[in-house]
Amino acid sequence: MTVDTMLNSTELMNLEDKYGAHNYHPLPVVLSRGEGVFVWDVEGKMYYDFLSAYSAVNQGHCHPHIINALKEQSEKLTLTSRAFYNDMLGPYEKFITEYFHYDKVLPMNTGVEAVETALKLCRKWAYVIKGIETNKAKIVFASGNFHGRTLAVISASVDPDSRVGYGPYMPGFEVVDYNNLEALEKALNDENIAGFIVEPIQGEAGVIVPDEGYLKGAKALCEKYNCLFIADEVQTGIARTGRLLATCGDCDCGSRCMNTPEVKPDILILGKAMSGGVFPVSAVLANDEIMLCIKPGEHGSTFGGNPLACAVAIAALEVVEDENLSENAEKMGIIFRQKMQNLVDKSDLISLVRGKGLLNAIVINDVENSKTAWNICIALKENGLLAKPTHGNIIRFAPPLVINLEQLHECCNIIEKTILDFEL
Ligand code: IF1
Repeated sequence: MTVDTMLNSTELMNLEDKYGAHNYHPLPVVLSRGEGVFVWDVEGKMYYDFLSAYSAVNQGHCHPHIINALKEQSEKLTLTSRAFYNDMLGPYEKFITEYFHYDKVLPMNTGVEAVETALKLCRKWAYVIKGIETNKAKIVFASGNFHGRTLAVISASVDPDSRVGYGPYMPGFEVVDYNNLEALEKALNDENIAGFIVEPIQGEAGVIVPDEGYLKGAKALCEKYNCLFIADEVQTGIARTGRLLATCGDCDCGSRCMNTPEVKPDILILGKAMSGGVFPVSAVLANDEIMLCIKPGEHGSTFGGNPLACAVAIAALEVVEDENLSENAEKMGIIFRQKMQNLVDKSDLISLVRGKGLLNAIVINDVENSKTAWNICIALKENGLLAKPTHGNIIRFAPPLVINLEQLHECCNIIEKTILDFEL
């Protein structure tokens, strides 16, 4: 069967409406091509992509180095399962564990699979190493968290859209206020706590940046109470926040550095831009004491660690290093927030800008009407820039990290024009 490629945007949106589950409410634009910071709709209109598929396309759409790796491997060997060895997994595991400085990696596919893997690993460590009584292990989450859509992780969500209607929920999860070390210490001071999982910046909650010292303090509390500090860097990782990892803190080397990161997670969770948006690749990294708690046959995945994913992920991480994406994200992010702050000062419509690197958001003033952010995004689309509101009246701005200064200035002009022309 050939797909009729001459359908227009409306016809294509109607197909999705008629034949697809209605689990999303996309912006009314139908994309057919992507290159670098640009995407094109089926009518040929070009846009700046300021969402980057929720930070999965950090390296830019269809990066040639990654695409070539995909093409080459796809003609050799794509999937063996882990029932056998293959010639790509070992080299990939060596590459990524040296890149992020951990003893071992457990390869998965989607971000939430990696989160689930990390939670299972944390519980295993609690029983095998910490000695918590069987089935008594508890894991602490931060309020406002987003870790994916499985029944386990939505059990810790406080977002009704993610959680309501899916009970009964996973036991053994506790939720404490984000960015509150006193509340965290209170929760961790319990012999049955196995770990604390946290996003270094809460993306879905609206790009919430915690106070300086929060992550360091949280890690210190985990050490004090002998539980694991688990960082979900699915969205903040891979250079998005101006560092290779958001938990790198002040170390700005941007790649395989020998420095000890400011806050080294006991378990690191990566996804999204691990593949530059070319293929589902995620990973859990930890040192031997933790990682070896899972024995053969105790966890797995059909596609986890497949040769194609390995080839693509190596290429995607090479791009991050070779094109200094962390450094570019840092520099462009500073300029972007300065420009947006000037706009905050000029416009009554937006109250603030916040973020790190090229993970930023503006907060719309009009709290009464949650459609305002959506309508602004529609206007941005008309002006050639794609962004999407996150909760309520917050618009996230996250372009590919390959954006250059000229393109950034043009995008800031588009955002400024759209905001200043916008009629409530
Ligand atoms: C959707 C949000 C972003 C994530 C963090 C794990 C995962 C995600 C910090 C799971 C995924 C995606 C999921 C997608 C939209 C997007 C999203 F708006 F939902 F919250 F980015 F902020 N940890 N985030 O952000 O990774 O299983 O999706 O590969 O579900 O609508 P995944």
